Amino acid sequence: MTDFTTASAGAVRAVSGRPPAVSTPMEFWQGLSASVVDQIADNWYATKELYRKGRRQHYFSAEFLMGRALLNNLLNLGLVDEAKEAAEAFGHDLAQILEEEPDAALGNGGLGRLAACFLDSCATQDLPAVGYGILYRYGLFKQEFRNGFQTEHPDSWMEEGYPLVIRHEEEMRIVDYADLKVRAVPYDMPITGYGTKNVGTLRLWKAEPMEEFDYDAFNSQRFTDAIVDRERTHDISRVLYPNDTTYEGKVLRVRQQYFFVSASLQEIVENHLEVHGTFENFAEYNCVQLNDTHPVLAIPELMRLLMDEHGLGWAEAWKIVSKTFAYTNHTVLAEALETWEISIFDRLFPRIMEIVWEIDRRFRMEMKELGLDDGRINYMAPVSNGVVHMAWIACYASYSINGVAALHTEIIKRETLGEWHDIWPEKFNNKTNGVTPRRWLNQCNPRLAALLTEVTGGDEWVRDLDVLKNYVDAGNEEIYDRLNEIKHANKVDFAKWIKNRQGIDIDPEAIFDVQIKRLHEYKRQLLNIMYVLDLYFRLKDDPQADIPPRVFIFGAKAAPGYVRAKAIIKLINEVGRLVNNDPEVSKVLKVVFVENYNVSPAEKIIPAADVSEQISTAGKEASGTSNMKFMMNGALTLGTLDGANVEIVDSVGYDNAYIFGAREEELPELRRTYDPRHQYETVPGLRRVLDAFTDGTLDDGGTGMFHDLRWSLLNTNGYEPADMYYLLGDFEDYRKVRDQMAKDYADRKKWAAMTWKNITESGRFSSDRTIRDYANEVWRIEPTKI
Ligand code: B1H
Repeated sequence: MTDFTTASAGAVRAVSGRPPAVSTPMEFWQGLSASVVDQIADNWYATKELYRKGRRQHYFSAEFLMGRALLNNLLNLGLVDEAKEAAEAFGHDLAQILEEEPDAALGNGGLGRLAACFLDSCATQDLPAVGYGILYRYGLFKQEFRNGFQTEHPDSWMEEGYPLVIRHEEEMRIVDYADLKVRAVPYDMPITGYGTKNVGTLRLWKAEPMEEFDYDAFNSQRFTDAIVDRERTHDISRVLYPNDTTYEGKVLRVRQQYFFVSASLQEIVENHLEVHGTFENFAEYNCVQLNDTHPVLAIPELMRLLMDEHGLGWAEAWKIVSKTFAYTNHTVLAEALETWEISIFDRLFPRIMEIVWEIDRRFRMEMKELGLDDGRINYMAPVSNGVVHMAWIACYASYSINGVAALHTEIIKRETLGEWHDIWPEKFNNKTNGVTPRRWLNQCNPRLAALLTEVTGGDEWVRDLDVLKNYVDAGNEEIYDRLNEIKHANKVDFAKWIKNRQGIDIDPEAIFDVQIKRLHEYKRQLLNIMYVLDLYFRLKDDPQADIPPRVFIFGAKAAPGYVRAKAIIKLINEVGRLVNNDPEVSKVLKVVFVENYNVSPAEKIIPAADVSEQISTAGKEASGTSNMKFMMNGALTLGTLDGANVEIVDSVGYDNAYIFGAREEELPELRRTYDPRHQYETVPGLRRVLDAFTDGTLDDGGTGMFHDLRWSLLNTNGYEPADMYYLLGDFEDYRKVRDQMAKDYADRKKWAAMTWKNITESGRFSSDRTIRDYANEVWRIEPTKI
């Protein structure tokens, strides 16, 4: 037995109070996780001590979609075999133990998962960076389908104990609202890297009541008030808001935002003073990346801390602030631009509002001096029309503003943030997103990982995915056969997994065609299922039609209040019922809607995918990141020229991807004369599909929701044009290209060659590359080893 196996067995005993052999898999997971912490504790402390003395980057994000941690840590630390041994020694199976781990789903989708990939890349590259966020008691809701409708259920992911966050009571901070004072207690999650001893940190704040300190309240008539406050306090870190790419102006949400940025900045400011003894060099040692506008309250809060708590004047404080923050924009959708009513700020933190007013006043003066007209100044001002504009504050105060893919950055420069780009073009830069090859290739696809290690003669690619580029031309018959075998084996695994999970049978010989992402109209899952329905009708017309077997796989959560997105979920499930229950059609086609899609299901789905659906309306998807994960795992992109798809095609060439649909630059012109009804009447297949929404073919349970979907494609509702997202405009081309793609699949060698090209060109989409670019161009931090 190695030290680790002995220690793990001990940790399991400590958790279960029983011999490991009769401990549950859950207790084993807890024991193994605790011994991971045991393994790294000394290095973790050393890393923290080292980083706090030099220049650091602080990543502020309301979301970190971490997923599971144990296997990732075991792989990073080279402890998988030991863990297996420890489990087997007591009659347990590591694979089963790993399945016990709940996902840490402290995020909605791409934005939250990006933050998690970034932490992984910072750790692996020894970069002095720390993540700051909120320890939500409830992560993203659990999704269940009841009669095909989405229902939401609480995700109490920490309820059974979660050994991977360590409470640091002694580093507690106090966050003050006008009506409430709360304690912010930090919980740290270790972020191990691959092939390094450095251990990074994700610091998540939990809100707790002051009572222990506020004996007065308890010992007086204010007892009940104190109890009420207690609950209001716990509310702050209770739940993650389940919206993706839209914001909700809820008071609790802005409380959350202030809560974690205030606690984090207090710590950063105090640490700086302790280490350096002066604020003069604050911006030389600290920078803060704002993950979208959710943490933008950090800007006035740092002003407040420097002025009110540390006595600096406005000018001095502003000079520091304007060199500290960098802002990432993640979306061009209008509904996502955060604004807050002045009255809410006044009520929660009047001092912050006062500072925002002063920022506003000075901004207006500065712009006047630059010669801007009043209309423009008023549009750009931090405060106007009774609301505070978080993105405008971010643009004004930040030294860097970036988009998340080349096309997206061009759009924000031209449109979304065009006024700011006119004034400060030098602030703008692009940082195309990336995903970590540790989780999204090495961990989730061990078969392909083994092949890459064999072909490249080592595992260097895990730390440096660009290595694969040297093997672009190494593709040969043998590799192609191996790729096909690997994909097939992954598909067999997935088929077992989904059978076990949802009781559905699928054929691993079929093409696995996958769309997994949050449900949103602009992402056009509706277009996807319309094609499936059309294909169903084509098969009904001609049962002998030469259509290769296909499995259409979906995974998506809809925001609970997003009625139309929920209608689309129901529609997909209804088409699934129609297709899967048809004795003839179901021999060729299957529809699978993976329930409760999350990080860990993604790790099963992506390695098994043949086709990656990336079909958003051009210009709407800022980047997309599943597109990159699919590429790394040898699925071919079927997509529009949107977000990072553009760069994926640039890397692999048009011969190795399937691109369709209107382009972003041609849409405005197309739209001028666009008539969805004309499409409905003339495009083959469309009429039959849309009519099936309402003619009794499909059943929406009497809700009328399918009628609304059909209506939204053919009629304007007064606010939005008919078919806002151009589904009927792109349908014909989508159908043509998708049909062709399915045909091409038959040439297995050629297909494998295309997948090899995709895999070996994917280094550009490693988050290591993204993070290197941020580190060099924005954060100006250096790798620092313990
Ligand atoms: C993205 C969000 C988002 N963009 C508001 N914006 C939220 C906005 O809770 N909220 O209020 C939550 C999330 N998320 C996504 O970011 C983009 O849609 C993707 O295209 C992009 O790949 C991802 C990461 O940059």
